[in-house]
Amino acid sequence: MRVLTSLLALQLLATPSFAYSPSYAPFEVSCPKDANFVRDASSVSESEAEWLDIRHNVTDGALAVFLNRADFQDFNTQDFIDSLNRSINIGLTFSGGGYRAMLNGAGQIAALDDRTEGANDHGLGGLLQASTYLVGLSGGNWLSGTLALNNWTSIQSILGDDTIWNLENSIVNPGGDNMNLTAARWQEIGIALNQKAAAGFDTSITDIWGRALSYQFFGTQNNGSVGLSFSDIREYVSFQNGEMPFPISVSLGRVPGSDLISLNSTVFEFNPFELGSWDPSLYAFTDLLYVGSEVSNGEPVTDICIQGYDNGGLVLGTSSNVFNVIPLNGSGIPEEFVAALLGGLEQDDDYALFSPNPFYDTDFASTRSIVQSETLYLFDGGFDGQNVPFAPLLQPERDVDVIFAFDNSDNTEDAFPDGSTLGATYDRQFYRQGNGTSFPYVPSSDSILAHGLNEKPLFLGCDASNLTGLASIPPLVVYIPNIAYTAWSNTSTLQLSYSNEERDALIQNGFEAATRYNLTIDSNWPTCVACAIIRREQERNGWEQPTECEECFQEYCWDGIQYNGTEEVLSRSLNYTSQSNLTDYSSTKTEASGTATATDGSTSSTSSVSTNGVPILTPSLMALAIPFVAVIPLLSLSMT
Ligand SMILES: *[C@@H]1O[C@H](CO)[C@@H](O)[C@H](O)[C@H]1NC(C)=O
Ligand SMILES: *[C@@H]1O[C@H](CO)[C@@H](O)[C@H](O)[C@H]1NC(C)=O
Ligand SMILES: *[C@@H]1O[C@H](CO)[C@@H](O)[C@H](O)[C@H]1NC(C)=O
Ligand SMILES: *[C@@H]1O[C@H](CO)[C@@H](O)[C@H](O)[C@H]1NC(C)=O
Ligand SMILES: *[C@@H]1O[C@H](CO)[C@@H](O)[C@H](O)[C@H]1NC(C)=O
Ligand SMILES: *[C@@H]1O[C@H](CO)[C@@H](O)[C@H](O)[C@H]1NC(C)=O
Ligand SMILES: *[C@@H]1O[C@H](CO)[C@@H](O)[C@H](O)[C@H]1NC(C)=O
Ligand SMILES: *[C@@H]1O[C@H](CO)[C@@H](O)[C@H](O)[C@H]1NC(C)=O
Ligand SMILES: *[C@@H]1O[C@H](CO)[C@@H](O)[C@H](O)[C@H]1NC(C)=O
Ligand SMILES: *[C@@H]1O[C@H](CO)[C@@H](O)[C@H](O)[C@H]1NC(C)=O
Ligand SMILES: *[C@@H]1O[C@H](CO)[C@@H](O)[C@H](O)[C@H]1NC(C)=O
Ligand SMILES: CC(=O)N[C@H]1CO[C@H](CO)[C@@H](O)[C@@H]1O
Repeated sequence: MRVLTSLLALQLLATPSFAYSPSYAPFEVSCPKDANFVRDASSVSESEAEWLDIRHNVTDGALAVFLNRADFQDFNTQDFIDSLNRSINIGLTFSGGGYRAMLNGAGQIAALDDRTEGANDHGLGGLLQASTYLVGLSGGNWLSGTLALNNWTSIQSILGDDTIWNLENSIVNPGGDNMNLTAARWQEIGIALNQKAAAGFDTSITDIWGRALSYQFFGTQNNGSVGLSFSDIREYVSFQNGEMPFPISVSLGRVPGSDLISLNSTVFEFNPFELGSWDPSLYAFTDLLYVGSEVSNGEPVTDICIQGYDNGGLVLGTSSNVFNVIPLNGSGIPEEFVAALLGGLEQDDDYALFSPNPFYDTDFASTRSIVQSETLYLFDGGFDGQNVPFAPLLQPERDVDVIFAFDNSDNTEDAFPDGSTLGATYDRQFYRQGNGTSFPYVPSSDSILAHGLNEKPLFLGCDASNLTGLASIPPLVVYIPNIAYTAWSNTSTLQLSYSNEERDALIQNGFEAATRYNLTIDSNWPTCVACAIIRREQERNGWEQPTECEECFQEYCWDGIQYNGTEEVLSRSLNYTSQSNLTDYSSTKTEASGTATATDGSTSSTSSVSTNGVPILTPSLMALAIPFVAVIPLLSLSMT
């Protein structure tokens, strides 16, 4: 029998003017009249469409400012903007890769943000303000989720704030030397889980993980913003005024008891209005606010509905629950709390449970497995090999012109990206799950490594005329990989603690990776970015390409040449020394492996000094006093 808590006490936060749940437990509300929460995926939601009108009003203005920086000689950007009968849609997407992806991504997004010092002068300031969509997965989703759920804060503000992204102590041992604080934290988390369970809802390890993350991302006040929901974003004035791009969090459907995750897995998205999938295996969206209500074919089965199930930490945890495989036993968490936390949970309950399934018995799917299950099982978004989440931006209904894809994956031996995520998304368009989406031709990861294509940004799908063999003309893709300039930004996915210095160094390096080293390698970079943004619209209207853009395309577009089987493919990602003044990574790595020790769950990174006196950081090998031996084989399957 389901026992539900009632919404007796509504607590008002100091600043927000909306009701904020005081508890982790989902709560009862009356169902809206004649409610049906589910719709098919043949369009964007009405709410999204209405919101886009507001956002476009902002992006149109911001885009004009950004394009004016390009200062084209024979192309009038104002005429261009004025003659458009639609708004240009720019999508940003950030890969998984734990804190490495979050921090590199933070620097990359800061480089696009006109609120960042220096971004307008030696970066791409204003591009973020001109963007319509912001997609993240796993670590990239921690980034986008932290910004959105903190009322569209900026990286600059986070760095000046002691309470968000304080990673000096690892998530499992938040008190560091203060074991009392660690114990109190886990006790609080235990209370939260018990509240949800007492209200009659199943919990999984992802609930624990999401709660723990919340203290790092939303601050420690209100028990780590225990009642903050993803759908609360709707209530933020910053969202309502269209000041932020549309935040989307990606995860995967998973069949329980199965390790089978492939390109045919269902890609889910959470956005402020909805949860659902464009894939034919579901082809439906549901109102996120009412997830947790008992429904059949979208209709509530009683008059009582549920809200507060879509907890912000749970959504971010769902996208990143690969970390669930970290064993809690022996992790430094006091024994009694491990027992209390796990309760009846099995350690291999490592997916996120959404139960009851909001899609139970819906009609739109081409296959039945998801809609027949009473529970919806979701898993880390990167496990299908698409570690940069493109899917929400490839839907023709969203009509995206250009995608800026930030890849902080750890594919190579030394944990840099090799672009294999591009190949995965390219392949998926030809499966049934692709369902009319398209993605430009891509170089293989061997080509990327052999031809050094991950040493600078890469444009894909530069000529629409070359893409007519695909289902439709895809957006132009600007691929921006993690590149080391002033910090060894290839830290381990398993590194769970960062000193503030190391954190800030990764963020600075991310800024540099997105800006061609603060425009010192190519002062023309903002112009080239402008060329990529206007490309599809310019092609559609048959306008001449600005002459400046021809040069840019020569420099950044993929030439279409694949690896021919005879050239050298480096297992290391980059020829660092040709790019930066960091000393060779392999030498620092050897040095580091002898000295890094993990004792207390705090950081174990070692630092050394490069030849030019700039301190450089070497990745800590194991930041945790956790027996990882059993974990590593599983993690190495994915790049998340
Ligand atoms: C969020 O930020 C906006 C400014 O962008 C501010 O007006 C508002 O009060 C803040 N809080 C909420 C809950 O929207
Ligand atoms: C918040 O934490 C305190 C202990 O630190 C606990 O007494 C309280 O019940 C918690 N509240 C919620 C809503 O989790
Ligand atoms: C568009 O923005 C302008 C100010 O930049 C504002 O005056 C106007 O009301 C906005 N229109 C809509 C539909 O939001
Ligand atoms: C928008 O402009 C294009 C060409 O500039 C034209 O083909 C299209 O019909 C226009 N659409 C609308 C809705 O006016
Ligand atoms: C690049 O610009 C960022 C942001 O202004 C700044 O923090 C960083 O120090 C710059 N890097 C170098 C090498 O000057
Ligand atoms: C931790 O709690 C114990 C028992 O309540 C107390 O004696 C001790 O002083 C506390 N330690 C710290 C560092 O607060
Ligand atoms: C996905 O499904 C298609 C059938 O639509 C099948 O041909 C293909 O092998 C599957 N791919 C994977 C990676 O399982
Ligand atoms: C685009 O098409 C032209 C002509 O068909 C061809 O020469 C060129 O190599 C193609 N470019 C790419 C990047 O595939
Ligand atoms: C492969 O490419 C390399 C570099 O472009 C070239 O030197 C080599 O001759 C090519 N080999 C074949 C078999 O085409
Ligand atoms: C790295 O780059 C330097 C300078 O551009 C070049 O001399 C060297 O051969 C490159 N090394 C490798 C392994 O590609
Ligand atoms: C590396 O250092 C040299 C000499 O100090 C400097 O001229 C060059 O610009 C630096 N390269 C980069 C990518 O910072
Ligand atoms: C373009 C395309 O193929 N769309 C299909 C996507 O999947 C749904 C559900 O199976 C179909 O109804 C669409 O026709």
